[in-house]
Amino acid sequence: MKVTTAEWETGELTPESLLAAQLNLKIKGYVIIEDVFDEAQLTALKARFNELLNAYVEKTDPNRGASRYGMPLPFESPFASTTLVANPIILQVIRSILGEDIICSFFASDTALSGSQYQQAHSDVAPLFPEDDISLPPFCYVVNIPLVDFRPDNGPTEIWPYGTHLVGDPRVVPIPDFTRIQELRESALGRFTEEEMTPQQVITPAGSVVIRDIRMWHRGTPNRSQDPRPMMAMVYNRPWYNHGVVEIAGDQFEILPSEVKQVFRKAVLR
Ligand SMILES: O=C(O)CCC(=O)C(=O)O
Repeated sequence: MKVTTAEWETGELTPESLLAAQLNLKIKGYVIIEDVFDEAQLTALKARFNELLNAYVEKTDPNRGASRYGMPLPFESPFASTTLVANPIILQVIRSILGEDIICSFFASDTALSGSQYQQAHSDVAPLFPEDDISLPPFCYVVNIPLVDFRPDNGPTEIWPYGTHLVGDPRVVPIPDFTRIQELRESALGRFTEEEMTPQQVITPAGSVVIRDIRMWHRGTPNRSQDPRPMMAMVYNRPWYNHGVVEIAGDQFEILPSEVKQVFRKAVLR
């Protein structure tokens, strides 16, 4: 969806746009907001990201499948800008569903390097109440920020929208295990997701933001280009749920604007 200049200026979607975002999230499981970051901000993000990625790849084995890295990001410039971590429009959308009090509990990235292969379809979390086959209201959203254009050839994320986020039966929710990708792709559930359901590629330009229900099934796809396909990943949730821990330097936390402090108040200060 596109945000109007007036909405960016006021930092608030109109009731009609907000409803459109909510319908996308609740029914499809995701929404894409276009043109959130401009070229100058993207250039700064990409430059620092590439430095960190090169150093990380040098000393770390792929951890999300072959040629694929989940890399934590430091909570510092240029990543920790207010427009990025507490963007008024993104938070308005998320808060309108999860409630005013939300926490960011994950600050990291996913990169498919040249030569990466398919992951298995997976939800990022197991059902909250595995004793029951119960479909719960949303409690947690992932915010993905593509740092390059996502194209069919460079390993765009693939998603299974329209309902996989609402499946509560733990026997049929695929949980990731990136050490057994092929085995899980060949399991009954793996074959079902790939042969009987149609995934959708997330084709979207750098500078857009993908908000997705953390439960929606998705996977990384092969990067057949020569260049890395990096994406930032943040998680916002209701305050009683924690997806992880964000670490922030104590002196850095002190100078954050109050609206950022509020969302990161459960961060571990070091
Ligand atoms: O990088 C992607 O497109 C998706 C990666 C992913 O889902 C994961 O590693 O859990």
